[in-house]
Amino acid sequence: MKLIGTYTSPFVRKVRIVLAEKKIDYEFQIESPWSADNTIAQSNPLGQIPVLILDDETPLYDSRVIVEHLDTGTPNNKLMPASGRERILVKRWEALGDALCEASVIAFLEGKRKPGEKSEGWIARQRKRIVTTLAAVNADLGEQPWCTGNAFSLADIAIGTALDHVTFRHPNLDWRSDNPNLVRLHDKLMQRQSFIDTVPHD
Ligand SMILES: N[C@@H](CCC(=O)N[C@@H](CS)C(=O)NCC(=O)O)C(=O)O
Repeated sequence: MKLIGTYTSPFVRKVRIVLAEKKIDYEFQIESPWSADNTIAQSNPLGQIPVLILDDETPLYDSRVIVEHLDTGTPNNKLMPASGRERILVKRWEALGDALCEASVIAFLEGKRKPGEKSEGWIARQRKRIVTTLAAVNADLGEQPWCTGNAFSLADIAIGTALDHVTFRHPNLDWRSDNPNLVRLHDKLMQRQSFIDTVPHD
């Protein structure tokens, strides 16, 4: 099994954490969608990462499809409930985490554009989405040990990945001061080897 991605993409990191939690071996092929000579479109027509190449050469994307495949295809360390409302609620947390990552990536990329080309309003819109969504997630989490209750799940991986991407790309966005429940969750996640080994870096 081969994963195509980078050390910076939060969507790739979510997949890497799932692979680590489930103790699945894989080859990590570093390829950036922003490098001129990348070959990602040969396996994903969208030209986006992550792409997981299965042993029979079938490419899987996007990250939600990949993690669902990994979790349903293996019996150990289940990260999603098997069915029903509980499964949907984990996927809803994942959708929030992914949307936070999208806003964080968009605001970062927009911020890199030349003065005069970048839209401060567009950046502010993404940052506002991050702040309001994190406040809602903090309230939903409450005193619970994990996002969906007592068990660690894909929901925690998705939210933890988003928190670290915001910290990595927007160090001046102080999400910690107003969100003590998220701080507690994040501190716990950062004790897991899967999170420690995948901290984003350029
Ligand atoms: N919904 C996709 C999002 C993937 C995504 O946006 N990946 C970014 C890297 S963080 C990318 O490949 N961007 C290149 C592009 O959009 O051209 C997923 O969950 O996998």
